[in-house]
Amino acid sequence: PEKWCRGFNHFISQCLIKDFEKRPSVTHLLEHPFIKQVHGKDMSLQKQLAELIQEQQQLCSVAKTRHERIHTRRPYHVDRADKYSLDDDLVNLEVLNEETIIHQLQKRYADLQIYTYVGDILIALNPFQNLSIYSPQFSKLYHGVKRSSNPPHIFASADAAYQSMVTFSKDQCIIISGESGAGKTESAHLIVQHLTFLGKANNRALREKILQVNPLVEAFGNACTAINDNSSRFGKYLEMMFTPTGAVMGAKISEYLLEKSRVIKQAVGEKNFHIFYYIYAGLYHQKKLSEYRLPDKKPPRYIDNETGRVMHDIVTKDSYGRQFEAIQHCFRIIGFTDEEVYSVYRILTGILNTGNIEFAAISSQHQTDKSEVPNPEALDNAAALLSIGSEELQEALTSHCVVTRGETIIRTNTVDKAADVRDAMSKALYGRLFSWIVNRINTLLHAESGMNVGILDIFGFENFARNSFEQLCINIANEQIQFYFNQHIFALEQMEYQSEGIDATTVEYEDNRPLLDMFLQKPMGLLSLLDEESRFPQATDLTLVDKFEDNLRCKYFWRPKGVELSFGIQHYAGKVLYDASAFLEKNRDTLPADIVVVLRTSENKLLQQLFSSPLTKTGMFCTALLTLQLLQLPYSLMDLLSKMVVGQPHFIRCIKPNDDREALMFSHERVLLQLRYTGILETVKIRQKGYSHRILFEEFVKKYYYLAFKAHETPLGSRENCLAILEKSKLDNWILGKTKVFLKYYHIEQLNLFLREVIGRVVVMQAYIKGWLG
Ligand code: AOV
Ligand code: MG
Repeated sequence: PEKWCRGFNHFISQCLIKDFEKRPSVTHLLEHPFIKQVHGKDMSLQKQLAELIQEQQQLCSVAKTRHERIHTRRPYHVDRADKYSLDDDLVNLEVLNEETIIHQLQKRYADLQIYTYVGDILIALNPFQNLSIYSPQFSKLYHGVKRSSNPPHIFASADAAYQSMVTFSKDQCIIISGESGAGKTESAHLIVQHLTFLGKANNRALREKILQVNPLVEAFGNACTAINDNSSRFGKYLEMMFTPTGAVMGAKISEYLLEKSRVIKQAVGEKNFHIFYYIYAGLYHQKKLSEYRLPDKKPPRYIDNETGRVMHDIVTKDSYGRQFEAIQHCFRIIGFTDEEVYSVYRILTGILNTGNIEFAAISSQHQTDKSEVPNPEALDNAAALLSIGSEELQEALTSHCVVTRGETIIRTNTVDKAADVRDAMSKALYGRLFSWIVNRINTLLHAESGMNVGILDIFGFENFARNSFEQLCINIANEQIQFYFNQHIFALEQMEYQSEGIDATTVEYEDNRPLLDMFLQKPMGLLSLLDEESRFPQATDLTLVDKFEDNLRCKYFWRPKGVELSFGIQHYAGKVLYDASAFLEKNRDTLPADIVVVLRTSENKLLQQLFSSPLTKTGMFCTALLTLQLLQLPYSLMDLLSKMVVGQPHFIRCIKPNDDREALMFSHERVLLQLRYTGILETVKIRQKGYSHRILFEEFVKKYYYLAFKAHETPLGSRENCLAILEKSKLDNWILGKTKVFLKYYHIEQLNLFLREVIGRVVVMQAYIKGWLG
């Protein structure tokens, strides 16, 4: 019977599961030679079998419906290679308005078609479930083919950037935007995955290294927030370097504005950076907590936001522990030495122990502002892990030096002040450790020069119940990216039509420039005011908000009545109410010299190095804005125009279909809001009418002369020669301006494809002739 059962089950699954469409009836099945042979004439067995089959059929029908819902309706099939349809690009919509766009996206989302084009821009809806459309087969499918050969896909966008880089020998950047939880970081991973596939170097080790970069920096820079369990708490620009022929050579990351305050405190329901849980759980399971002087009954205060919960998760689930192993693996693959990794762990656990240091007031009649460490265990532990003297650390925490008129005096710290110094130390340690890891990765993956594709993935727009300084920084950065998008898609394009004497209809769009002016103008912008107020020792968060109110007189700023420390900003993506508590302190971000002095005495070489760089730092925003400019996200229009040499940017706009992180749920209202504030309707309009590629005559002829001239010829970069090439290519709808050829995004694809064919033919001919000549 056992054997029979196995055979039966196998048979059933063969008939029923494999063959969904033509499910055989029960009587039909009973006639099957296999069944007949097994059952003979035993009626009761036959009856049992019939019942079983019926049950199986029912189960299968349920399974089929589920399966269909999740898989089969998806049009992506590697072997069937579904063709592109007009629906794939919103530019093809005949009636164009918000309703038709949203209807289209909704219909596609229900079919799990999460990607849709708007010309050369990709819209990505978060599927909130794993789709099997990212395997190597898919990478192959999307390799070097016309966009219209396959349904829209993030690989196609990565491919377009890569092909542009190789064809025009120009750096490219991919800019991913969208609110928190919309899928930017996931998209960035997929792009790296596809680019590593495309840039196939013989060097397998290098590819492996590049693939570990994102997981490693995200363990240190991402955390669980109320919106996203893996939320990026820093901005990241990852450049992948390639040789002129397109083989991957190396990578480089720039980090931007890590949310350090998370190390010491997290909002209700949120967590610290992932790495702290990974290391605590990893050490717990490896029974190594005592080696790093960590308690095993109760996790350190910095990671014990929801009391009890963390310990429960760590003890019962092993996933954090496994993540720790994964991180160790990342470090190793990328090339960190064991000594370096050990130092990193000592610093991380040193931070956790630092968080446990507590202070008490020393009560004597005269000195109420003096504090001490009543229970030295945590202090000793922290000092031991950081390889510094415990007494020196205590001194630096509970007192500070003041230099007046060439004389240095020591003043004591109150309990609150000592706790602030402790937390400032933890933040500084973590922030500098993070930067060091990033720099070290850059050194290990360094490539001499070459071309690159950069991928920008920052923290998305946030609007929580309580929004603080960090949210303001994050939202301003998003404001800048929106401005950059607008400049590229609307302003610059329309200006170029004018200067080239081309008559193109203008498209109105929502310009967030006035808002950026309010933030960034000098000396009266919000950030300048903040930096100025931070320099006054007597200033308080309240005087800061008063200052804002007095100076920022525009419709984007308001101050609600009755709540002293709050102010509101009308961002491009919606209204946000900010709570200004601790704004000044967070912006000052000072670390007392006393702490630096102690940390510099550390016997841990890495730690010493972290604090040997210059200390002066004037307000967070100076650095923040500088970095943004380095990222080619300049602010002023003139700046922007002069820095336009970055090459063609590629935009990916991530959209969050619902706030419940549910698969297949499409909230009309939420999507509409995102479509509005990202200006999708206007983008579709301008992509319908506009020309996304504008190439100088000379460049165009140099690139494509093969299509109309002989290989040995060197035609001039003239208007006539451009015309000859375009006519030979039988394309229509292009325009010739005064100095440039204006092309639609699909022309470029077509031209590149022709070019590859022609070059391919030449190569074959040459080979043939060579063979013929012997
Ligand atoms: P974000 O980067 O845009 O938010 P993520 O990329 O972290 O958002 O995406 C949030 C979650 O959505 C992920 O953890 C996945 O569970 C899911 N998700 C997103 N894209 C996909 C996809 N293509 N396939 C499957 N699941 C996906 V923030 O960093 O918070 O702004 O600061
Ligand atoms: Mg992210």
